[in-house]
Amino acid sequence: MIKLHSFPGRWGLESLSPFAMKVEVYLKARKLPYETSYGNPRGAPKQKVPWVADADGTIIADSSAILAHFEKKSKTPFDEGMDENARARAHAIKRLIEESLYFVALYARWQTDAGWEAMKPVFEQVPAAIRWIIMPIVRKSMRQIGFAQGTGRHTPEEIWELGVRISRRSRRSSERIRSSAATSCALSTSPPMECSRI
Ligand SMILES: N[C@@H](CCC(=O)N[C@@H](CS)C(=O)NCC(=O)O)C(=O)O
Repeated sequence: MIKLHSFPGRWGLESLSPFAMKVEVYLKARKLPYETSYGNPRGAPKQKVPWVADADGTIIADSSAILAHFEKKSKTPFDEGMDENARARAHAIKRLIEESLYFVALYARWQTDAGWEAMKPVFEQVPAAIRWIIMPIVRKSMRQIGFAQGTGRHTPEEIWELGVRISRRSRRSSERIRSSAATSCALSTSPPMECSRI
């Protein structure tokens, strides 16, 4: 069985990691049986989650590489029914979300007081004796990641504006891709499997 190395979920989400959540939602949508394992990403092949061990033992790290691995094994592409134009736009939106919006969320979770209050209960799984040492270390390292990437250097107002702008644009573009896919599904005499998901 596929083993997905991830972070546990919260607030009804599959995982606290959006990248791990992406992989888990994909495995569910593909109906591929899997089990999850939670651990310190320091021991991961790329020191980040997600990573998977496929049923044959193949190890793949990075959410996009994982999806590409399973897509290669599948007979029907997940984005079947989308033309090249829609695929290119979907790829650009994915990159915008993963390379930019992610860091707005990182800031919101780890740098704001409200975000930090929401994150604190996540540490309840850490043994009490070391919890109070671990918590500020993790928070500091998340701040450093945001600062190194650049988003963490902006003012809170600039970061919110960036987040709102990306969210609105990506939602509008996704709706356009979805409606053009829906049109080609409606016109198709033999709609691909993808059409059932639209
Ligand atoms: N490009 C990677 C990004 C993975 C990533 O940033 N994972 C975060 C969790 S959302 C992580 O493991 N962070 C731990 C760390 O940086 O120490 C992917 O798509 O899988």
